[in-house]
Amino acid sequence: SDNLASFHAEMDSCQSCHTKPLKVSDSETHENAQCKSCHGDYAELANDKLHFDPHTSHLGDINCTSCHSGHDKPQLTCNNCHNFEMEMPFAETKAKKKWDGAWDQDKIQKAIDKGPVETVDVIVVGAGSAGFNAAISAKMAGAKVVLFEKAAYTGGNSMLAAGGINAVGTPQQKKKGIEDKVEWYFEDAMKGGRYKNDPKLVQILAEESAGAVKWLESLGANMNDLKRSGGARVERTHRPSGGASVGPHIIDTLRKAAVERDIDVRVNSRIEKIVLNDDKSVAGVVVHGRHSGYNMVAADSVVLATGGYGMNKEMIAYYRPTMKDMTSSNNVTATGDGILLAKEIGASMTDIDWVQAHPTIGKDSRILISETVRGVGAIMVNTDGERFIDELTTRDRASDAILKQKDQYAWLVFDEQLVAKKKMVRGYDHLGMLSKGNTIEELAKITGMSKLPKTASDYNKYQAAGKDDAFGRDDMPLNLTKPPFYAVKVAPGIHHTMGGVAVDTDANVLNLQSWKMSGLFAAGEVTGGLHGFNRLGGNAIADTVVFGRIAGENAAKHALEK
Ligand code: FAD
Ligand code: MEZ
Repeated sequence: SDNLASFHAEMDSCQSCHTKPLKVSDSETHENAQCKSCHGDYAELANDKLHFDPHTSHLGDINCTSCHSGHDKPQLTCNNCHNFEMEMPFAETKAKKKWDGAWDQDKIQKAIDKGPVETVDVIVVGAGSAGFNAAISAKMAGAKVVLFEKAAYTGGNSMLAAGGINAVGTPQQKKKGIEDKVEWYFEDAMKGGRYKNDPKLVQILAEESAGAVKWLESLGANMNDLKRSGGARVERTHRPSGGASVGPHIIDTLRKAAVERDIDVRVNSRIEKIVLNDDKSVAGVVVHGRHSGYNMVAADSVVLATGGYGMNKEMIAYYRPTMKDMTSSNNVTATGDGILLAKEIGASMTDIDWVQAHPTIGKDSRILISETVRGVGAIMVNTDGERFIDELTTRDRASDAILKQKDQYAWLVFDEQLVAKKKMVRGYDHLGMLSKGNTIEELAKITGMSKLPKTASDYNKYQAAGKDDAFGRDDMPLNLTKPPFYAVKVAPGIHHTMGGVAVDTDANVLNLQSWKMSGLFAAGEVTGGLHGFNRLGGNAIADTVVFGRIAGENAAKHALEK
């Protein structure tokens, strides 16, 4: 036997993995249940001999077949971003032709000609935070919903979110005595976006943000930790207690909420066409299933929640040529499909060429070093060890400043106090990204930053006095006094695509005349307009929850009233 499937078939039969008659469901639900029934669940499979347990990661409870593909060469999904060396059974198996290659227009047309094989009220495209929030809201409004996800696992970029979700007027802020106002949230987002944002969308985001956190909590999330993000005047970025990353936690919460509400989530199912009726209202979609081929599914409402295009090299090269060679913090799923699908049927685009560089992606990697690290207290220095900007400025300014330094990279420097506060930093250590010294002088020697000791000593004085004489940083929660001391190399990389499908405040997609496209809704990073020229940290997850819910509710209403 030369692959996992034939090995199992030899032991038993094809039916040991597949249902009888042989019919592979798109989500491989049956097949994965079969894996676990023989091998045990992920916790049981954890192997202490391994450097890390691949079964407990921020990917959550993904399908076994995401890595151990039966008929195909096995591959670690994690290695889309990391470089783990791990032996996989049947590593010598040949890779088959990728199922998710170019969209086949003939097959799409045949599926449309054949007519729908299934009818629902609302189709949601993309199972990140916006998609899950839309699907759950539509289902709660009484609609029959199906949520299609092209990847073998749900979560998209949302699953990678690190820092948190912004909200104003929450009990968490009140408990900490933080004064905040909807007007301040609005003004910070507009200022951060260089006043290019659509103010109507920003107003809704600000007004509904506390409701978004409350809604996530009602679904089981913990949002009890608070910190400040760049460009925000107060602490309004909410995250799980203990400083764990926000994305995996939210996505896990939403996955469970979808299961509890019996929502039909299908992975390995890529939408390749939005089909319109003669009157241009939505008729449904064509889905390309990994195993079931091309089929049309009918619905009166479609919600696009396909995320951004931060991993689509061609689109970056076309819309933002100056960033084409940059690394990206994004999941491989961020390929801009929704923009192509919507454009093809006449949707209008807003700010489509505005792409955000995040200043602190681990140098020569795709791993984001969260803004939280600066928010909680780290300083940022150049290769000589000198500070060069207020660490809490907006991302566009911080990225530009780094690119003006020698060698176009910087270091974040912090001490044990920060590590004790932020669980995620242990993850960077685990990935071998941190340099460590028992004294600041030792760290300076290891990293070659000769001026670091003086910089640290000056910063400690500013911190004690509560006034940053060098760069006017107005929030300095920690000094640099508790060994060991740490440094991580960072450089700017593609992080967020601000532009996308044009929408109104009800999440209706707009056409080139700015009219609503009947039955077509969109939410999350696939849309444009909300963040203007530069998104503030914590506002994207807020966007996905606030506008995901609006899109889901309005999609259900549209379909049920038709
Ligand atoms: P996604 O979460 O990307 O989901 C889109 C889904 O659609 C994907 O699963 C994709 O596979 C699927 N899809 C795409 N095309 C198709 C198709 N044709 N058919 C079917 N499915 C399709 N923002 C914050 O506010 N706070 C943070 O702390 C934060 N940290 C971040 C950290 C990282 C490393 C990254 C990359 C981003 C971070 N962001 C953060 C930004 C934020 O995570 C994203 O903007 C947001 O999660 C996008 O959510 P979404 O639901 O719109 O898209
Ligand atoms: O909003 C974001 O993208 C964010 C907070 C990222 C991060 O650095 O953690």
